[in-house]
Amino acid sequence: MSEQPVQNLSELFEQACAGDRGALARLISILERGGEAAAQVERALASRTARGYTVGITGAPGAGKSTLVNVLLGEALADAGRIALLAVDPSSPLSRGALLGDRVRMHSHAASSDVYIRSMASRGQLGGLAVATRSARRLLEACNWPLVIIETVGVGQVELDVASTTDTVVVVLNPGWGDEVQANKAGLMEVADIFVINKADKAGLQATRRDLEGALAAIPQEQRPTIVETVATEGRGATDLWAAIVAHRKRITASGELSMRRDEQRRAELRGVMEARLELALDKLFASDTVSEQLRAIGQGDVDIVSAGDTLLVELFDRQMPSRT
Ligand SMILES: Nc1nc2c(ncn2[C@@H]2O[C@H](COP(=O)(O)OP(=O)(O)OP(=O)(O)O)[C@@H](O)[C@H]2O)c(=O)[nH]1
Ligand SMILES: [Mg+2]
Repeated sequence: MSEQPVQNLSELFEQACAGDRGALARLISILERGGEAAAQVERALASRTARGYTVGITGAPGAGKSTLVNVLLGEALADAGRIALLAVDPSSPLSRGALLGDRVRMHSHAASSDVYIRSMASRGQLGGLAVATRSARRLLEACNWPLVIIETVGVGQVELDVASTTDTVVVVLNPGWGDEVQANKAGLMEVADIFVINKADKAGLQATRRDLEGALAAIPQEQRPTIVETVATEGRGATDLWAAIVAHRKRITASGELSMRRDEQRRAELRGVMEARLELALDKLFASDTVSEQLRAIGQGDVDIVSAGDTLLVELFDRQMPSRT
């Protein structure tokens, strides 16, 4: 590829890990842009990775995730020491960056040197949660941020991505559930380690709790997600939520489930990286004459579409896959 390598990468790392937010922000931007520079950062990260712990907070738009994270930071800081927050909106094109920026500024902890907050727009990459988010998490852990919280708007597939990226998954619901949530109930049951019913000051709390308990009844007691009620705007329930996160972490660490999850995370991440590269290679191939020729042949009835696909796949792997060197 034609991009320039990152100059003084190790210096940038040293600065980022020594607490220089500008350097950290630059590295994350490099990861967001992808390509050769991001690959260079990844190579440097490989030997540095020291694992921290990652908590995912997901839920429908407006469920109160950001408000909740804000009060959670207040609870968790004393235990964790330092907390990094990645606010990801998988549905947002870059143009919503300004909005995300506003959300970040809304955090009352944004000025603390023990808190790092970064919003990331995923640019519609494959698999909702951007490849870059996973890389950013690795970078933060390598720079000794012991707790990374990833806030993401959860719709459909995104929950599964959150599960394959984080160690404890918190799903935020509201009294009354939404139709959107109801439709995706099975998916939520599968990934949630902790359910939060936020906006517990609103009508319908008890019905939602009963509904949720009913849906969870089939799960063996010791694995059943905890349900926490919160009123994020008043800070109510934040202590309980942090306690539930700590308890979940303890349980999966002791049982060995955590290391299994991390194996799964690596597997999902590797696949994500490969899918992203394949997608790029396909884009390149589809912009080429080779595809136009095959399309013409299909149109004229000279070749069937499946055989044309096979021919193009051979072409893709033999010649089109971008080599990094
Ligand atoms: N009544 C009530 N309102 C709340 C509560 N928590 C959050 N809100 C309000 O709900 C609205 C959305 O809150 P956010 O924290 O921005 O929700 P979010 O899930 O981060 O939203 P997106 O990031 O846009 O998906 C805001 O107006 C909050 O003040 C709560 O416990 N009770
Ligand atoms: Mg939010």
